[in-house]
Amino acid sequence: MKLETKVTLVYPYFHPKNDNSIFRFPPLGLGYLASFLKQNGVLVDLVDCTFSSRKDALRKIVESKPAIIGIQSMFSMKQESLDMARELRKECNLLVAGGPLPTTNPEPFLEDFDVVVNGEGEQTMFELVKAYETGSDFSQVPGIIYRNAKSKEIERTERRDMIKNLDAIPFPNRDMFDNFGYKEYYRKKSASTITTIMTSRGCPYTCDFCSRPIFGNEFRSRTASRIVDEIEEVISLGYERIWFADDCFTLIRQRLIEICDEIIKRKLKIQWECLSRVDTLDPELIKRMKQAGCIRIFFGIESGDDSILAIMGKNTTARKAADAVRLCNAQDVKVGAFFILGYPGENDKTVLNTVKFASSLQLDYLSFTLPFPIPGTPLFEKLKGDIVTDEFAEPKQLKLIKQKLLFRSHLSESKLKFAIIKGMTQFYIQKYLGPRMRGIVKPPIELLTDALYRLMH
Ligand code: B12
Ligand code: SF4
Repeated sequence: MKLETKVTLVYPYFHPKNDNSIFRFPPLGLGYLASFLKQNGVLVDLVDCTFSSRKDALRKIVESKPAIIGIQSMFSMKQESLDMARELRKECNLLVAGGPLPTTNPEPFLEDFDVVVNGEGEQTMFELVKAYETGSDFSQVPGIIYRNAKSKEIERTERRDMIKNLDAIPFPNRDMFDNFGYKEYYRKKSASTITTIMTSRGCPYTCDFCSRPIFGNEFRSRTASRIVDEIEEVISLGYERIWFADDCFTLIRQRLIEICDEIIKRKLKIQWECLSRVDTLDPELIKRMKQAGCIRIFFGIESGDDSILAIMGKNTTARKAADAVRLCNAQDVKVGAFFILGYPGENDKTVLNTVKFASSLQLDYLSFTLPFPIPGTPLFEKLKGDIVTDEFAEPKQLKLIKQKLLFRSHLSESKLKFAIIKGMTQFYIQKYLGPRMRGIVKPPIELLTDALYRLMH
């Protein structure tokens, strides 16, 4: 069935001029929506603003002459997506918001958008387009929140079930991404051109700070052969490395082995990296991952202090984290780690413990961020009364000044930023100096900055 309605999907993220992120990825979610809509006969355009100017992006959107504009949003893109909607109001008949933030917190979006799509968007967006085209009532489309045109009341339709068979949805439409832009970006920053693939949806863990409004707690996977078919497609587009964007790529051992074996069987020349948990790996598994092209594993270690890990509901320990890093070091697989500093419940001792612990590990990449109370998370509920702003700027590794403490805390923002600079300095010493020089340089710097940190207010 062919539909007449033209849909333009927009990713309103403009990368900063001084961008030095090693994570600059296309909007996979919109790629999925585009391919699903196309498969069902809908005319679609996708405008990824990452490498555009605002003016050019708006021009492209207007020139695509859409009847419906769908805009993605998340925690860090709230203002940009609302501003875009205001500017595009007269350029289309229906404005739709989707993505993690509108799903958790739809109300602010319904001032400027007509409809918010709640959760997984493929089937819902298609049914919405059909309802629009046939003039049917939106109340028949599960999974949306919208303002009733007559009563002006906000209405919520019944929840939509998650997609059971992920193999049934087409691969994201990668021809619609700015592949040239992403490859150029990585050619300047890295040894390889990198893009993302998602092989599963959902995560069964319940970390206190983590927002999982879209894919929830139930883990669903695609089959190994479909995943590796998509890897082949990515290789044919000229990418040399894959960043698996799954919440936890290593969650199910047998699944991971099947994926690795399929890559090995097809003799694919591809490097890859993934997100993992420290309690999911063993030497045999890491060996197999490496044979299949894995070059780096990222862990959300979060803290070096077990009492804070318990508050975070991380269900791991610092000891397990150190063991997992050592296992990877032993097989020559690089390790990246993310830490949070200044979590509610922290004191000087736990912050310094984390910094010391993080910079004692043999890491290839390390980041420290301040806690973000994202709506819908237990952390947000805990801090609700103390949140001072939801204005969030994406942190840029070394441009630490960009990070903001979004809530009132007994640990001041400047103190925590000092801890981050201290931690990054110790990390670079650990990473780049040999054991002898490190032994000479690191202890005095650590002692001095520990003392300075304690003196700060
Ligand atoms: C890869 C990734 C990144 C990448 C790049 C993101 C990108 N270009 O897409 C990097 C590493 C840069 C990144 C950074 C950040 N990220 Co991030 N990221 C992810 C991750 C792991 C995968 C994203 C992805 O590809 N998903 C796959 C697609 C298929 O899912 P999707 O995008 O959600 O799309 C579906 C639906 O949302 C919906 N949909 C999406 N858009 C639209 C639009 C319309 C119109 C409709 C109808 C539907 C719809 O339909 C899609 C298909 O079902 C997610 C976790 C996750 N499980 O998704 C976190 C996640 C999105 N990130 C998150 C956060 C907090 C951040 C940071 C703020 C973290 C930080 N410390 O700085 C930054 C902000 C960066 C920015 N761009 O502003 C949160 C967002 C929470 C929230 N409620 O907003 C998530 C959910 C992680 C988490 N569990 O907390 N991230
Ligand atoms: S932080 Fe990682 S392990 Fe914890 S709930 Fe979120 S995705 Fe799952």
